[in-house]
Amino acid sequence: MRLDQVEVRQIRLPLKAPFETSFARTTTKEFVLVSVSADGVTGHGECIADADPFYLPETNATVLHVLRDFLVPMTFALDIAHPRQVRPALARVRGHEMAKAALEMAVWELVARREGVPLYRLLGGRGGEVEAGVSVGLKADDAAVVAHVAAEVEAGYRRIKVKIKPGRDRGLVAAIRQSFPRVPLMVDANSAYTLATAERLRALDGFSLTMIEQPLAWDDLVDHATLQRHLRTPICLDESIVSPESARRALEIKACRVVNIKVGRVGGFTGAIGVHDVCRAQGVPVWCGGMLESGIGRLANVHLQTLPGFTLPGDTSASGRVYEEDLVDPPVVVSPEGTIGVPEGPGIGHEILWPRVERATTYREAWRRP
Ligand code: OSB
Ligand code: MG
Repeated sequence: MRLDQVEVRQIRLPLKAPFETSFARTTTKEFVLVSVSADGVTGHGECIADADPFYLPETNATVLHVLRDFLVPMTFALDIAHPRQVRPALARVRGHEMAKAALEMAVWELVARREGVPLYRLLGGRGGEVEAGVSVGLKADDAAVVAHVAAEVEAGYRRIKVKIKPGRDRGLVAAIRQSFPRVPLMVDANSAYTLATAERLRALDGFSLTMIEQPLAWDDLVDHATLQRHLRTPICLDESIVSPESARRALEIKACRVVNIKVGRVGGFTGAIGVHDVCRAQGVPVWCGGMLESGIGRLANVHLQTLPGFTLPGDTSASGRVYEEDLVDPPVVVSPEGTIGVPEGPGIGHEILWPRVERATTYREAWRRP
């Protein structure tokens, strides 16, 4: 199979409410949607890059540049028998995992549609349902976070994650534990601490957290290994894991005991399966992260987390928590029991609402195979 056309769109979707982390406060989601076509069938991949480089170095602008000038021409040159061939074909480009992932995910989705099977089947997963967890952002004060946590527990989520930063950590967790002594709870620092300030995190050891996510620098493994030796709570890495190789290194030096997999952070589904396999072989649990995706990326995450190593609830929540109007029909919903049904239709399995995509598109560009 040769690709005939690749189209990119920049999409702008207002969030229902601002989402605040230790590194940014987001009010609008701006992302690149990649669509690839072959023989009249089209597949789609949602990019996780943001307008700014505050989570990881890529931005929507670098994604468009690297796709246009490198990744798309390299992919047009391929005769694709299976989507797993795309990752090695793009390996000459160093980094730019988010750009690679959006293109590679679109190829997987295209092939699933061509074969008339749900994405999970092609990925090696299973049908049924997945367990939903939720990520709660920083708010004006601890009481506001506790109120949000209460609403999410009430909605049935199987695990709650809250964002922390220095000064908004111990008191916040204590307040949540006072109301919810037993709810599966974890925290995410998004690299807001250093070894020097990590003493504050030892104060969290008494709260039975399931894990502390990415406390130290986005590109670090060694300091995380040092910190893990002094913490009882498992460390989970997010930003620092960008490939199966970095996962192997992290486990080798015991930098973490859990791994968050985001397809867009590890260069695509093949990279995600690789990280999953490295962790599974060592008995290290993984879960699927999120980047406030629209339904398109959200459903891709649902399919991925049907692989057997995803033994913990992830950050895939209902689209209606984040967006007034999703780009897919039906939207992603969470049952009162805290589960999401895995779609059985071809590809991501829900219909894309093109008039809505059209209205949210701020820029588009397309290339045809030369
Ligand atoms: O670190 O997991 C993160 C959102 C944006 C950037 C980074 C992260 C997040 C989330 C949100 O935690 C997860 C979601 O609801 O999609
Ligand atoms: Mg995170």
